[in-house]
Amino acid sequence: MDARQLKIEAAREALTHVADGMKLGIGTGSTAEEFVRLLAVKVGEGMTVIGVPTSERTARLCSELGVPLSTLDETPRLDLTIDGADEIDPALTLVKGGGGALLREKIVAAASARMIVIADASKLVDTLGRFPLPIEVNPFGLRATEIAINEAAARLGLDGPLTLRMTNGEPFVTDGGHFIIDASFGRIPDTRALSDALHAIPGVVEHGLFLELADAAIVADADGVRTVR
Ligand code: ABF
Repeated sequence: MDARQLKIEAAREALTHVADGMKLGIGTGSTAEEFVRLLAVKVGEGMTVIGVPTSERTARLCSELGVPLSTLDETPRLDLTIDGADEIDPALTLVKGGGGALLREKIVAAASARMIVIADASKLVDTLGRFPLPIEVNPFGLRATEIAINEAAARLGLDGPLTLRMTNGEPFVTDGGHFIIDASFGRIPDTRALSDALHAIPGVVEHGLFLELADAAIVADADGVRTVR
């Protein structure tokens, strides 16, 4: 099975957790996109769900495919969020944000009774950090924030380059109007300590460590689809 088929298989299994009348948080990324495509078929067959998208990109896709949308203001409590991830550790702590949508993804996940992650099994890791950690920062005082991040990481024994995410030669700007710094720490043994340290930095808006948000991960590989809890 190619990579896309694995994503489709994971998304298809996630769909079995969706029931009529559910209020859904809908993630961003290529795996979440496969979920939206499958969900749209069910909606076309009469399934009544309402979706809250985690990015403008996801909102456009849902609209194109006919998935009814709401906002978190109109629907502040959701039944289930389905979203992708960049890394998943054995405790179901995640690294997310490769798609630049981590802030809204985390807000939506936190407003949901349950969160199920969908991914190809290559996202499963023993220790997070091989994937550079996305950190959403306010553009004001960027250099000072970078220095503060490096100092906080050093206090935790972490080291590695910080890279301002760029697109078309300009800093990437998130839906929320912020920049993203990708921090290549290599390994993050204590995710809670790093999360707390980053949240203490005023210029840091949010980061891509999702702690205690995912209830399960549905992962697919050549041997099939399995659920990790
Ligand atoms: C989004 O999906 C991001 O947070 C995460 O980086 C990305 C994973 O993308 P893909 O499913 O394309 O691997 O939730």
